[in-house]
Amino acid sequence: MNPRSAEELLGQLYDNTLTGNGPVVLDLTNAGLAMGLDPETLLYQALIPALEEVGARFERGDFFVPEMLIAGKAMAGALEILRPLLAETGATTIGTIVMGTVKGDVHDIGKNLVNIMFEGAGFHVIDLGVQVAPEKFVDAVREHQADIVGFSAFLTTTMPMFKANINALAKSGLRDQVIVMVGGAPVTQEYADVVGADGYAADASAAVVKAKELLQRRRVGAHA
Ligand code: B1M
Repeated sequence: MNPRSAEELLGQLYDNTLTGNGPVVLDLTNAGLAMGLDPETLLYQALIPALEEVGARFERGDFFVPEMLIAGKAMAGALEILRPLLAETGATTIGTIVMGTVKGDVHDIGKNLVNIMFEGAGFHVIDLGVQVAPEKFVDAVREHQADIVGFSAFLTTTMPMFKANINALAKSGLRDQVIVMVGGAPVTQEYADVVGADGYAADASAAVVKAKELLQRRRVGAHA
């Protein structure tokens, strides 16, 4: 601890996230902000790379689920500190988004980060959490008259739920009324096209740009 420079702090934040040392990650996140580092720097230069390395070690068999879990928890704690700073926004709402991680999938750090960025951009976000069944998405889209519904999937085995969700929307007559966005670590533009999603984004910042673009296109189309 007691980093003397921003570089040293980012290195320590990376190391302690990697090893899942939650309390130290919280201290370093606060110390980084006090040092004048912006939240994006802490996220993209320490926290996210650390979780990428956790995934790589898991793949190599050097880390197991418990290590992945404590690293994820450490990252989630830091995200709670960064949330209000990333989501600083004006009062106006530009659209309503229903978001959730698909059925069978418990990963939520990436989804939560996307939600924070959506809120920061002025969207009203209804977060359905993880393991969300198709009918729950349908009910929420109907109840909140959502402009966009976002599905996150982080496992190749849960990505097919995108199609199941889209089918459920079609069956309930809502598919044409709502923009469908998909994302998550293994998802690609090609896969999004195959399942018939309207939009895909690789990360939280790109998700905001894409959501605004799709909404704008739909609103212009509706008035043409
Ligand atoms: Co798991 N896990 N995990 N895991 N886990 C991955 C995803 C994995 C890639 C690790 C690896 O092998 N390299 C791998 C999936 C492999 C695959 O399917 N191709 C994997 C596995 C295999 C598993 C289990 C099956 C392990 C097991 O039990 N044997 C199991 C599955 C449980 C289940 O869901 N049923 C499992 C469990 C877990 C934990 C619970 C221990 C924990 C999750 C904690 C939590 O989320 N609360 C965990 C973790 C932490 C990971 C890694 C290490 C980190 C994920 C993360 O938070 N990344 C992950 C490795 C990796 O991703 N490299 C891994 C940081 C986050 C900011 O990035 O999630 O990509 P990301 O989110 C991005 C984008 O995807 C995008 O924006 C986000 C922010 O920039 N995005 C969207 C996300 N949603 C979007 C929606 C959009 C648009 C963009 O529009 C709607």
